[in-house]
Amino acid sequence: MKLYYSPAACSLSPHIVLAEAGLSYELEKVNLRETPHRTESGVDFSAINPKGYVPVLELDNGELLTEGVAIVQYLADQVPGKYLAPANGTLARYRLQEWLNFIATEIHKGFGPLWNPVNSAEIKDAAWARLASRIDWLVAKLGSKEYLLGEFSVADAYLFTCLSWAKYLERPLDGWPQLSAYLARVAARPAVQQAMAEEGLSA
Ligand SMILES: N[C@@H](CCC(=O)N[C@@H](CS)C(=O)NCC(=O)O)C(=O)O
Repeated sequence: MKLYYSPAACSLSPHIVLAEAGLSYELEKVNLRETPHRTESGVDFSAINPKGYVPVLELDNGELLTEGVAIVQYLADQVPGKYLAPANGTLARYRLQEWLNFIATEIHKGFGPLWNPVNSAEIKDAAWARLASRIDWLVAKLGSKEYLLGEFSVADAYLFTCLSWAKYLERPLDGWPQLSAYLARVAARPAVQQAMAEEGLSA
């Protein structure tokens, strides 16, 4: 399998899951700063994903799978013995999907206005206030658990990836000590270290 990724982007989530799953994979970097986006081998990325964004997973049969929440569940289902996602059809699986959708729509996309250079400080502060209210909720829900579902799952790979962006945006998370401890716990996992190193990132 091949993952099209951009360093520290949301594609870090399936990258972590590939490493956690112990699957063999190749990586191809996409330059999102260049328009049109190109891959490191010089291919116009819109030919691979006309939606123009990472992540894209190329399967061994050549099929392309997009959308992070679909990719991480596909990967988890390749290695059921690793318990990266609860079994399909169980309520626990819907709980995972409840988390994945929350992370995608409330956290991942909640960061959008903070990245946009045309937005004023007021717009960015308002976006951060909204995100902070979502973070308050998730921290309460995490409670004293080590991971969102109790045991590590693909939802932790995704949440870790998105919340890592706070440091690049100089929005400290230290007002939520429980969250900082959770992020440190995820960061310490060998597969997370591996994926970050492969993207040239430091913790
Ligand atoms: N709906 C997509 C969104 C993916 C997405 O937002 N990717 C960003 C990086 S985190 C991207 O590649 N942006 C580049 C662009 O839109 O041109 C998913 O959840 O996989």
